[in-house]
Amino acid sequence: MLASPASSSLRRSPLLVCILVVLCIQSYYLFKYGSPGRHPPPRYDPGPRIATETVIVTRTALVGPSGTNAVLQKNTNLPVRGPPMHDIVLSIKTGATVIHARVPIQLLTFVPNFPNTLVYSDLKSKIGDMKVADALARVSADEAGSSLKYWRQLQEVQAQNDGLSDSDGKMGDLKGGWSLDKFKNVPILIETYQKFPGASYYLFIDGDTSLISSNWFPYLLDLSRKHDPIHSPVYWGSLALLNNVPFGHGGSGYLINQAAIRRLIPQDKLFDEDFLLGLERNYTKLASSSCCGDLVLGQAMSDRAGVTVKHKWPWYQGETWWSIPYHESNFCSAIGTLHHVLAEDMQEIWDFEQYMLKKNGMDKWRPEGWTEEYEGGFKEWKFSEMPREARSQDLKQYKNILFRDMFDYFIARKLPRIAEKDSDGTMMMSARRVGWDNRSWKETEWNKDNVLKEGVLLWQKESILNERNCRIACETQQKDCIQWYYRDGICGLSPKLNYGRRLRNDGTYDEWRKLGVSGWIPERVEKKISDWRSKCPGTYA
Ligand SMILES: *[C@@H]1O[C@H](CO)[C@@H](O)[C@H](O)[C@H]1NC(C)=O
Ligand SMILES: CC(=O)N[C@H]1CO[C@H](CO)[C@@H](O)[C@@H]1O
Repeated sequence: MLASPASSSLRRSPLLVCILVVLCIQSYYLFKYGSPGRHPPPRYDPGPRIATETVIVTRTALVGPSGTNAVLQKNTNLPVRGPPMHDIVLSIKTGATVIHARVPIQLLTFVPNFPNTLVYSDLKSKIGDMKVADALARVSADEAGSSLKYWRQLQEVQAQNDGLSDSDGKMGDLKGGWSLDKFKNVPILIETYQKFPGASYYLFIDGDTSLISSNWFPYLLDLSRKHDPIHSPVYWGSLALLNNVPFGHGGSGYLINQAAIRRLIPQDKLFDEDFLLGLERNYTKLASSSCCGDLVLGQAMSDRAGVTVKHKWPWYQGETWWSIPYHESNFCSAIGTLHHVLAEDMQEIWDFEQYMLKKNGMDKWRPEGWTEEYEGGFKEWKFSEMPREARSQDLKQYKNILFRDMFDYFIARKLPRIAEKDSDGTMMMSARRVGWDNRSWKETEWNKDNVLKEGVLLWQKESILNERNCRIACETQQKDCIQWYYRDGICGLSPKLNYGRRLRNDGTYDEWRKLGVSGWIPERVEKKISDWRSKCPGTYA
């Protein structure tokens, strides 16, 4: 008679009855609308999708100087997310010693826009709920040779510590793990394809690559109209060449479509372990005598698939906002990827993307033919089977995020603008920053060796003697020189705009000077920027 104490107290307490009835009604509704798997498809709401500032705390006294409210605001700053892209698989390659510094911020920013993402390292692990696979698990030890000793060391340390750090939180010698990297690319491609054999696209990036994720949907839509992803092979990236092998640079990311991947691994061989082992062995062998995995993959693509990489710079980009040389050749182009992105910059780039989406009014953009079913992934959008409306859509209406925007957002206001006086009191054309590297040397570098070559002019020889000469070389000898860099016998001169970065945070003025001095000629910079800007579509300034 288990029920009797309850029923007797029920009779005694009408309040308890009341509460029970309310609970019953509530759980009915919870069951009907709230239980997982029973969701009605969310309605596709073309209205605002970002939760508008829901102000929970109205008394301004509660808003502290830090800018946060005293009460935790949940869901008030949901990021703007573009249409989910199930039909492109994002495959991230990283290493066990750097994964924690890089991948979490990727997962917190752009990765959710790519619901099919895989993370590969050289050790099995997890980040949050994301499983991290060991790309080397299928590498043939006899072909890889002695490089795998680092891999075994990783496994051992992991087995003892449940992690790689020592008691100081450092990883020490394990950094040698970089030599494992070149073995990963082909195995990663094989597994990525096995996991998602039906996707139209596969995008391979590194742990220090960022994406301007919202630019990708219109990009793939356009690409799919020009190259049917099932029949016309695409292997696109930023072309690199080594020993005459062309390949897509890994950090800049490379895109391979279904047609191209099938030429490397025919559909009927997808689970043929003998075939896959043969493929892996052949390219592990090649990797052991090669520098880099992206090169090995390029070789595999040209040997076996007959597809060579197409150079699609600057969409696939090897630099980040401060290391990119801005120039006429990229200023008005859309950004696809960024590389060498510091973890803190990854956040900045995501904030930049969010800002631009709203500024451009693209925050609610969906392709034509998009329906509510696609919204939460109840139906997955296939670039290979797009609705007719999308095929004929005018994509010129879409406002991509451009290098110009990145310049305006990050650099325009920070660039030194006021020409200074030299130590002897004469006016310079340049504005300077000490302890700063604006990477002018990447364009033209005069140094002790190359000034000895035949035909080098006097001003070029003298430019390496001191900062003043280098500056004057830029100001007076080359009309299109807009920035320079000087350090101890090195003079860099550049017609492109590069912001660069501080070389060291601590130190005195004199110490910084020794590290390097960067100068820009504000008058010329302004003129050039406005020339480049005038060529951008829809330019207003
Ligand atoms: C691997 O190399 C061998 C020898 O060159 C070749 O016969 C075989 O077809 C290759 N296999 C694959 C899958 O690349
Ligand atoms: C941090 C950085 O990029 N430093 C560069 C400064 O300039 C020298 C001169 O050529 C380069 O070698 C360094 O890599």
